[in-house]
Amino acid sequence: MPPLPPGYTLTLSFVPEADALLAALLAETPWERHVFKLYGKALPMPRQIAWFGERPYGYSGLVHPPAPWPPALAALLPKLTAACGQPFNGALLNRYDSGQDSMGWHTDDDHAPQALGGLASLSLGATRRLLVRPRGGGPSTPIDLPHGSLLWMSAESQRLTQHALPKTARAVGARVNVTWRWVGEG
Ligand SMILES: O=C(O)CCC(=O)C(=O)O
Repeated sequence: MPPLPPGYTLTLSFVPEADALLAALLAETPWERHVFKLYGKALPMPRQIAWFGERPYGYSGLVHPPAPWPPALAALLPKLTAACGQPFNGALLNRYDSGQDSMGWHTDDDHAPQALGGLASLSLGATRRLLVRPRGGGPSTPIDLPHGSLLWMSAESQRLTQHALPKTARAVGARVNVTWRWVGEG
């Protein structure tokens, strides 16, 4: 793997109890698959999502209401805050059931101008490859995200770069990603 882009830090095995956390999130999260309309055609989002946190969160044209933390995520907050040096009051969950589930190029302040600070991205399940490129295009840097790893993305990295999780033809199992954020008052 090439060196990580500036502002990105990967910690392997951040969560030792990753198997149990993945099983709990898959089974107990109220997953939603949104459907968008483009030129009259219904386009299902190629992944499922859920939002937990103290404040509402605007994402992909929808506002997700505040929702109480599941105990397994609440238990991680002190460790995350200590590791990243900032508090978090919300988390967006993305569920990719197969290699055909994906996320297109974006920066996190595209979706959510009310989000402040950096993002802590916890990966559970199948290893998938994140691509990072300069905002507006350019060569991309791959970052493989294994089960239990934490990728820190600084606030500055979101101003300078975009990221995407492309589809893969490999036979991969389910993956859940949790991006922890600090959401201001809007
Ligand atoms: O699933 C991933 O690793 C990417 C998640 C992501 O880009 C996001 O939540 O903004």
